[in-house]
Amino acid sequence: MHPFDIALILIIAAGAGSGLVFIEVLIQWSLRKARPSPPPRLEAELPQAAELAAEPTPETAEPAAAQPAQYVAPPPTVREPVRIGLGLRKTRENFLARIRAALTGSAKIDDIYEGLEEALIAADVGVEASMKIASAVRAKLGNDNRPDAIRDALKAEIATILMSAERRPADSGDAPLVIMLVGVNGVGKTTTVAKLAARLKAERGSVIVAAADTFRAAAIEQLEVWCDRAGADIIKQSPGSDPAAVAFDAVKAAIARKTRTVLIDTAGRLQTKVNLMEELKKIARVVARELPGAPHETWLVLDANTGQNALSQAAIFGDAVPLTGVVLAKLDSTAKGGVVVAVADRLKIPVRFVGLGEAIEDLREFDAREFVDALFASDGAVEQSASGSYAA
Ligand SMILES: Nc1nc2c(ncn2[C@@H]2O[C@H](COP(=O)(O)OP(=O)(O)O)[C@@H](O)[C@H]2O)c(=O)[nH]1
Ligand SMILES: [Mg+2]
Repeated sequence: MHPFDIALILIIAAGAGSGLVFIEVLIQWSLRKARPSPPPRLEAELPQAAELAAEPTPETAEPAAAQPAQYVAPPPTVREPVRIGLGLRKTRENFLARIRAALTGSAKIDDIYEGLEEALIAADVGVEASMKIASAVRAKLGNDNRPDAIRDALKAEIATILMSAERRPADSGDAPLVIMLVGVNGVGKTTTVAKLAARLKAERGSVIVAAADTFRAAAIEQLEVWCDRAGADIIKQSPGSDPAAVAFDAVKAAIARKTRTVLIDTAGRLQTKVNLMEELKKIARVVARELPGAPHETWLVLDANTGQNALSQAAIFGDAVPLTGVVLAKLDSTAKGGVVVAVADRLKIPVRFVGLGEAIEDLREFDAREFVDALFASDGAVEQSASGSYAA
């Protein structure tokens, strides 16, 4: 046979071979799409995971819902983060209008303070904290009814309450800093995890995100898209797998890779409250077993629109896991931003960050003074300032 013919036959054979391989891959792929692969067998990979399996798994791992349409995150933005003053616009407009009415409407000191209390309550500062603030201002000023003096004293009193809850962030030394986010469904946990991942990546270096809301496939997908954008690694398992095992894997990986920060995203279905709390306790317990002291921070994510209900959520979650901070999401979409004050006053835990929009940049570190300045800033000052400062 001519060498040319042999070469031709070889080429045809190779082509047919790779065609078959391609078809095989296609079949495998479509099979996998139709039937998600079972969760990886943790016992084989992780010695301690056998202990995990021995623990009663909360009944929260209901069968994952049918695969919903793929999650599409909002397009990446290049703009500056929203300034807190703009985020606080709704709260401020409502609050300042009432304060103004209280201060100018009546010369009678009793009426002024009643009006102030009402303004605070309407901004969701809470009845208890509002009365406390109003009487502190009154004790300070006596019968002095000058609007400016009252306004300044009010500002100072609110700042004092906010600052009294401040505490230093946890220090994990050379070990990864493990932060767990908890909260009711839909408050903004996953979005906050993504925002924090981007921010902490820039500030502290490498980040691993644990997709420990294993309840819905869409939740894991959503987090993957965000992590991709934030440049963070993600540790995940199949929907329905044990959230504590995911968190455990993430911390283990972080120790091995010398990752600086681990963020644990969790589920928040309140209809299974008891189970949810058991699940969170288990995550914390299992993580501590791998890295003593972890989770170093457990932040409750609250939807700022929730108002006073935030306090009962804090009580429920605080019973299960010691809360070390609050992230107040959706401050941009509420007139109830005063709940920040109620949280600090009643819970004595610091507000760490506030969410001011849906994009990855829309997270600000909370600063009591800047918050109060922004709350009391005149609308003109807010709209005109282009300095990017907190107060504008
Ligand atoms: N306006 C606004 N929307 C937010 C903010 N944080 C989260 N969201 C939206 O709230 C919804 C629920 O967020 P998600 O992170 O999935 O909540 P989770 O169930 O607690 O994980 C999504 O539509 C988010 O885009 C925020 O700071 N501002
Ligand atoms: Mg979520």
